[in-house]
Amino acid sequence: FLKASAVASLATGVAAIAGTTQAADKKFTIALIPGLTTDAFYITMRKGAEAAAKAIGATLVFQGGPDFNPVTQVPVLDAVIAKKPDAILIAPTDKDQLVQPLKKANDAGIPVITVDTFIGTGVYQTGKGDADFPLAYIASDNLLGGAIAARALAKAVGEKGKVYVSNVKPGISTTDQREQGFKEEMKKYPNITVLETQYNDDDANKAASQLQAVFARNSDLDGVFGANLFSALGAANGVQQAGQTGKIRVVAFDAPTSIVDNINSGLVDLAIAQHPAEIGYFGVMAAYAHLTGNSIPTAIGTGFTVIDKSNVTDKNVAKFIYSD
Ligand code: T6T
Repeated sequence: FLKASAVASLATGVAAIAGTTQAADKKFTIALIPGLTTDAFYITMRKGAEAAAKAIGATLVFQGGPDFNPVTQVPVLDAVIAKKPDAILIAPTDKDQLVQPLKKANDAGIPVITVDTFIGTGVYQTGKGDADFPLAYIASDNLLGGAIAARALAKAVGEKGKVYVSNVKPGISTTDQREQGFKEEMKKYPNITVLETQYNDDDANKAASQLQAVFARNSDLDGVFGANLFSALGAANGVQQAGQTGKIRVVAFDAPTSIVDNINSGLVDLAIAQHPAEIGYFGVMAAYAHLTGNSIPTAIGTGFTVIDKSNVTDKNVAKFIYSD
């Protein structure tokens, strides 16, 4: 005969097992809030997230704002919190402005994981500061990405001359780090002058006009680093409109479908493709691991594929071109 205490602990054990099974069987709802909905980068991230959700039988809710801006993202976040999903994956559109709005999710018991961009310093679960509460940060190494861009542009311009960074706006973790990594690396090229950064507010048309304005002030402009999809696309268009294809060299971050033609025509020297599908996939899997009682890493780094004329037709490279 078992003692009463042994029976009780057995019962607890059985209940725990039943509980685990129940958790594993539960159909979770995971929300993915992108920086904006109409960006090939986030459309591709969504695909990866959908693939993971399918694998674990979860429902993925994809909801975001029309532009890369906290003013439009925060109301979307509030609406998502009100629906009480099991977890929120989000690309915060500002390092500081999303801290308090995301704290509301955390306070409501909804686990938060940031994808692509981070809040605060991006170092989470430290027990320090007011922005360490997200469970994980899943993204490219953007400092490294900026350094890769600098080396590529330096090579393209023959390690001398004038270049500048076409960027979105200060306060976005990804594009800030790309610019930082770019400028640090450019210090190794004393004959290259990095002109003042031009901020385009994620508007490719503005980036194109800025290219022409910088060129009008600097007829000896040699190159430009487009620090994200719209910055690069716009800067490249500006180069083309100025009739400077191949003369003003372009290094692009991100790889929308149009990049293939731009590389083939020589308008863009090189594109640094991120792996957004990987970010989405591992974001959902990290949320699932947490929701089923497993611990998860506080940071997951995803890779890059550097695309240029020499490899753009290679299938293993072309698969990293973003979805439309
Ligand atoms: O470059 C990506 C993303 O990593 C960044 O945070 C914002 O811009 C993109 O979405 C491209 O438009």
